[in-house]
Amino acid sequence: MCSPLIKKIKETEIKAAESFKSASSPEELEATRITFLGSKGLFAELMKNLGSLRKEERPAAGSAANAARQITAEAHQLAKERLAKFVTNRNNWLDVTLPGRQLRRGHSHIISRTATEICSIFGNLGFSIVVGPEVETNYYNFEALNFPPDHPARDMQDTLFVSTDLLLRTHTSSMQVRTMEKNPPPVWVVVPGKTYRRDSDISHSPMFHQVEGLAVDKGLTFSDLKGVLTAFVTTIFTPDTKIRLRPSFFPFTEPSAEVDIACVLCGGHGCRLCKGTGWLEILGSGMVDPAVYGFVNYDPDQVSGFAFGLGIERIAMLKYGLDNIRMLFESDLRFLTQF
Ligand code: 2U9
Repeated sequence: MCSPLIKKIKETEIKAAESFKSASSPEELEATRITFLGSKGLFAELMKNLGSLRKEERPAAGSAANAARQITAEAHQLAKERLAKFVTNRNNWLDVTLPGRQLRRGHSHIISRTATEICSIFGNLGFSIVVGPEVETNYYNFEALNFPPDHPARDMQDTLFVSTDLLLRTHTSSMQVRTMEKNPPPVWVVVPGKTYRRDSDISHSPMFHQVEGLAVDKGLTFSDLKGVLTAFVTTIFTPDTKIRLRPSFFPFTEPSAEVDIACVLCGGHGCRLCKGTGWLEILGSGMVDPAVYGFVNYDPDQVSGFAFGLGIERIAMLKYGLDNIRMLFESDLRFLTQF
């Protein structure tokens, strides 16, 4: 039967061995050494207790304590050597001889690329680029663009309102009104940017991007409109792209026309993409309604103008053969890195 002190010595030895084994930094190792082997440590305490034993018990307990302290000192030495290696590695963690990791270069999103391409085509045709707020007033988004008070687009089912008078712009045309308000004619501007409508299906998203253009100058006619749009379409698609203008209606243009291009898939014979018609609608356009000039103090007897608007997603989908608008918003690198 061993004495309670010898039992305590054995337990301390085991605890010390575990602590040295698990020490994970030089700082922790030193703290462990002080706890067990320090001048006021656990072994020093045990040694002191030897004096309180009966004389015949002392030799056995003394040699047990010496042996345990010796084993603990060895455990400390082993841990010290192990951690010395760790510190060397920690201080030399940068191995300059290893081959570098290749950095993947990013690139513009396909929407940004298409927007830049569209704006640069119009830039080369003499248009300036302006941008404006995405939260607009009723006045600039609808009223000054000649939308009648009961127009369906003004309904909350179609437009995302922020308050009674503020809304998320449904087109970038509001910025053209602001531009005319601040600048006398001539004005040649295109406005790229985000627009918002309550609309969502395979080819529509509640947030989408537009470029809308406006030219107001002396003597502009429908021929100028057709010339500019033909130049745009034959540059963004292919030089032989055929266009067709169809009568349409917008509150802010009169007359108005939808512009179609011969189907990019079947060349005009009729297929699934063009629903058998041979044509694809790509943008809306028209001569600026003189009523709009009344809001910005332009004299319709002195100037005339044309305007157009297109959805960037629509152009990108046709140009790159995409059949679902969501692919443009999902950030799937397997898709995005193809462009
Ligand atoms: C002012 C006056 C007129 C801009 C125009 C369109 C026709 C048009 C749509 C095309 C697809 C928007 O993204 S879309 O749904 N746009 O059809 N936009 S004319 O007319 C203006 C602009 C500013 C002062």
